[in-house]
Amino acid sequence: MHCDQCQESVKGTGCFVRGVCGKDELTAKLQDVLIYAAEGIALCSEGFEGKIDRKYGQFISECLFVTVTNTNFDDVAIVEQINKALAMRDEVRALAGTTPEHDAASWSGSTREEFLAKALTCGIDSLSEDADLRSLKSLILYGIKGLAAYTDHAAVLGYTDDDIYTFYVKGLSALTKELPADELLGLVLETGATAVKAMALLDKANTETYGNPEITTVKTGVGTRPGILISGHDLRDMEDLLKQTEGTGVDVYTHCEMLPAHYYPAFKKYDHFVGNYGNSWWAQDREFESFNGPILMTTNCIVPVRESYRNRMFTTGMAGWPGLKHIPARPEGGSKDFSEIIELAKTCQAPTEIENGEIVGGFAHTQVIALADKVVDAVKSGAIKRFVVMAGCDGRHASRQYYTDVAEALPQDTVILTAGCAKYRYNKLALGDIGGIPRVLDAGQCNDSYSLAVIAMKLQEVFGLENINDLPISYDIAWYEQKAVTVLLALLYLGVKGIRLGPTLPEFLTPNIAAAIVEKFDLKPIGTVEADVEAMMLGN
Ligand code: FS2
Ligand code: SF4
Repeated sequence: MHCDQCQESVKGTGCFVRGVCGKDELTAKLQDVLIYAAEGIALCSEGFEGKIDRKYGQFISECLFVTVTNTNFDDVAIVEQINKALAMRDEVRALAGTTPEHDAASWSGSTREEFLAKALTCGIDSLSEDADLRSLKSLILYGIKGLAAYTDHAAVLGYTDDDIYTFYVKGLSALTKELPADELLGLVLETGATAVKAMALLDKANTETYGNPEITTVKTGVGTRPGILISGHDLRDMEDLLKQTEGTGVDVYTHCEMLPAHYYPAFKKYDHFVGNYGNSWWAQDREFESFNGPILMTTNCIVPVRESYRNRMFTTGMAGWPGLKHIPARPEGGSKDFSEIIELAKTCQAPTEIENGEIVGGFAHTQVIALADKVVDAVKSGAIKRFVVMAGCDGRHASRQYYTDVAEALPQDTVILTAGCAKYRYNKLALGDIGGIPRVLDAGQCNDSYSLAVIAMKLQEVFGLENINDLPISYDIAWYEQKAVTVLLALLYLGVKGIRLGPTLPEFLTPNIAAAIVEKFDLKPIGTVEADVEAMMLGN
């Protein structure tokens, strides 16, 4: 195996023996083959000038999502997905009536052993013999993986954008070709453009289905009834679970990236939707233990499952862990069946309390724009000197303490704009407010970083500025997995310059490619807390 797609890959080289995330060699290889099979569908779709049927586009989203860090570790499910992908590729090839010359368009296999043999020639090392070209292709692949996850969430709610699927054909086919660096660099930017489309699509899907997020206070304590803990990013699963648990005597709690579900009007009507339990993904093993009741993982991030809660943890959607019960897809027009989880919950103890406080959030673009007058006045009066976007991911490493320290060190006249699980580094600190505007404005999940871009563009319009970089906004982004790569490429595409990225720059960027991106976008690695806070306050 060779995997280098996340920030926690083994320093300098990537994971070769076993992932720091818990992914073993066989799973990593099968995921490589799944990507290769998706590339085959894309290649065969070139025969239709890239106009891929939605059915295939949606299926490619799912294949890519399965391979996003911490999503699916279940070899049986991945083998099944590869077989489906090969069948779809053959279907598309037959419809096109031609067979592209590349092996991805024609190889065959059906067993786990055949796929593992195939993996020897189709991992990331096969993208190119040239390290810089391989680096650019990796950036495209990881960006597409992240946007595929967002596109999949939107599709679950019935929202699609054919341009995104068309880009899958172009972007994934490109990975099988020898292309010059400038062409690949162009595709990196196109990945950013498509990332914006995917995040805008998901924003529309979420808000048209569940309403616009509103300022909300979420409790972090527990009640006395048994509960179900739901984690991941899938709001449709949230909806099904809330409906099915109503009146059952079972409460529902969010974990990690599901916290923002509390901000949506459609979910506020449920009295048994009690609060948020715990912190970001990497602390889940301890927190799942003390939760006492069933846990439903709707997407990433799953960490290696402990015996103590294995028999009460469930996956659904693209998520998977070997041996855990997987709740099947909903039938056309219907709902998922969570009855087994609910029945199990009734037999469990109430969660053990691990804290008892509040988190305030719900500052997606409509809510912030509704407060625009107040915000603009505060900027004009000097009450707010600067906004610092600290969106992105959280992770295990102690170096992420940097983000807590920055939040604490920022002057009282700054406001932090956040989204994603990065927020858990500072969303429970008592940072106060500025004239009633909280100093941490949480827009939602990592995909809601789109909201932060919309807010920036709105402020640019209100202040009549030519350039988005003239706003009093600094960017201090934390990344971990491929959705954060997507968010970063989206921000770069929107013209945002001077972003700080940490805790480290991606290892899959070679020194040459990193230098090119740093120069073009003024991207910079994080430094010390003191130096970065000082520089940001000076607009650097
Ligand atoms: Fe956090 Fe994990 Fe949201 Fe990422 S829960 S790092 O996959 O998607 O952000
Ligand atoms: Fe390593 Fe990250 Fe890949 Fe897991 S996802 S194998 S930790 S690089």
